[in-house]
Amino acid sequence: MAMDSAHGSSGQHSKVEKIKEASRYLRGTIAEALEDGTSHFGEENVQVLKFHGVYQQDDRDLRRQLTREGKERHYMMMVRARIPGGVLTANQYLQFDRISDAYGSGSLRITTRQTFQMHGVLKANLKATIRGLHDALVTTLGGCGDQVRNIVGCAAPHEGPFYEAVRADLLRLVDAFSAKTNAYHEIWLDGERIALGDGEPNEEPLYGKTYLPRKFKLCVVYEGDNCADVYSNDIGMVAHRDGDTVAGYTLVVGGGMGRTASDAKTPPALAQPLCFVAPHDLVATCRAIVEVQRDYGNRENRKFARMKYLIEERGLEWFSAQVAARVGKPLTPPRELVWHTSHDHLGRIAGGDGRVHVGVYVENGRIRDTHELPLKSILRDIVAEFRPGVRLTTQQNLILTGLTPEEANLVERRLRDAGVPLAHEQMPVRLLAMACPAMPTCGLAIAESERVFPSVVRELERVLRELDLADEPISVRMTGCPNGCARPYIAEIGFVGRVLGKYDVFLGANQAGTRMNQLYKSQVPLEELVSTIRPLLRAFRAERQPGESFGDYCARIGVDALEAHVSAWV
Ligand code: SRM
Ligand code: SF4
Repeated sequence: MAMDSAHGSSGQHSKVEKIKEASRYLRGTIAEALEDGTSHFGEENVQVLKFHGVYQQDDRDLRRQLTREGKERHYMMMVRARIPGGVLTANQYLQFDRISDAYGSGSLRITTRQTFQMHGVLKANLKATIRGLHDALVTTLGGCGDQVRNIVGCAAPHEGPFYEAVRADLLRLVDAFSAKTNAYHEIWLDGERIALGDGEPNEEPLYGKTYLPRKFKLCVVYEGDNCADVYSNDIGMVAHRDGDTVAGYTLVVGGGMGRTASDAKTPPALAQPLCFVAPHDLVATCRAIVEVQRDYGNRENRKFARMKYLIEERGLEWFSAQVAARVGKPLTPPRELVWHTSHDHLGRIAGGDGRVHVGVYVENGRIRDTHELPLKSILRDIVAEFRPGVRLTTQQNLILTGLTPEEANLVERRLRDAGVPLAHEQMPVRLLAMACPAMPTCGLAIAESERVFPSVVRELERVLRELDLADEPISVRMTGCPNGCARPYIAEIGFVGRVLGKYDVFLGANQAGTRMNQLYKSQVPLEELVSTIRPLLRAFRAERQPGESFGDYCARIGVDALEAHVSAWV
């Protein structure tokens, strides 16, 4: 349904809407294109492929040279799996390891939504890649596209009936929101083709032919622990405990980090509390929310198609009434949310039955072998020998689960011997740091991120040590454009690429992830990022109140007033 909107509506459905509608439930002509011997897909299939977890990219490092030589771009695909809650078996982990070597660029990338991406897959190897993952019972359907994406949550391997019940609820959500089309099986797994004509079967009872207006993100956390940034999602669910059982969930709605630097009407937003639901009403209420967005979300201008714009435009009251009407009863007010931690679950974690889990810090989520650090090989050997469960976290790290204390000792020794420092040996600022991939794979990057971020973090560590602030858990995140893939607007320090080599600096978010930061300085050159922060850190050290975090300090002084305030500390 089209809506008249202050958000640039034209009355015409967007091009992508038309592509989805014509795609016959995500078939497009992908199967034919896989056989056509070319290196890349055409525009319509590119859009449909996203629903299958596949992004067409090209190596941006080579682009200019290839153009100069009159050659076509070096096309390659990024394949993103869907791993609910980030939970993998040892076998599944090892399959990712093998497939990324066989068909990808060799590296595995843990994303900020606790799944794996593989970059550099050639079109000719796409089918083998997806089939290989399927052999290990991993799907890529729903990795991307205008549907409910990978449902994420706290990765901590807590045990007991409460946690098991929350996990079961998460899996029920996955079931309810997974696309039902047979296209995935037909295209990648050579399933039987269903003849589609005028009387096409409705294969998507929830989504319909045009799916959702835009990507849609769900996240489940436990009350008190916001490690997964629940407020950055379209629907965030906070599980409340009642002894060993789940009392219910507080639902927050309308979060999203995407921003267009040139358009003030596209700010990032934190999700707002909507209601409290009993566990048995969780799926139905989430479904009602998804339906409201499906029916009223903007399908004309993709820039304003996320649910946050619908809520902004119509108001939370209107939105609640729509949801209540669909669930058939009034919504119960949300519970008050209190957060005690938002840090990732790294280092040793005690489990049941004398077992232990080991959370391993992975710089920017990138698992690969380099001359200095053969991380991929070490993790492969560890997983193959000890067969732990593997959990990917929303802060781009991983947890090896279910080890005996002796195995955990060996695992830690292996990691250390290979040059992988253990979590407690790293400075907190590094453990909290995140950067998005950006160059050379991301087609939307306007500045570097993951490739330059390690040196920024090391410089920051030097300054923190020098200022006697080495133990400060300051969160710092970088992205190569304003889209916000590493959630930089809820970091105490956010560096957001604006032009090649220059970044907007954002300050003043809190550690609980409930307050966004604000723009402090625009277009700061990469080499000056840390020197821009240094005087602020000096002032913070001198003026902080007991227990005050860096983000809270910046907010207390006022981000607008900070520059004048700290001029004496340069
Ligand atoms: Fe993202 C687009 C990478 C999490 C907001 N994101 C992209 C693309 C696919 C670029 C593209 O459209 O061509 C990037 C691929 C880069 C590459 O080469 O791998 C990309 N996003 C990532 C990942 C890999 C970043 C990371 O460091 O891990 C994350 C993959 C998550 C996953 O497993 O599904 C990733 N992206 C996020 C998040 C964080 C989150 O969800 O918690 C956000 C902000 C939250 C949100 O959705 O609002 C995010 N990505 C975007 C946007 C802006 C959306 C918007 O509402 O405006 C885009 C651009 C778009 O959709 O048009 C985008
Ligand atoms: Fe690409 Fe921008 Fe996302 Fe970084 S934030 S991965 S540059 S879209």
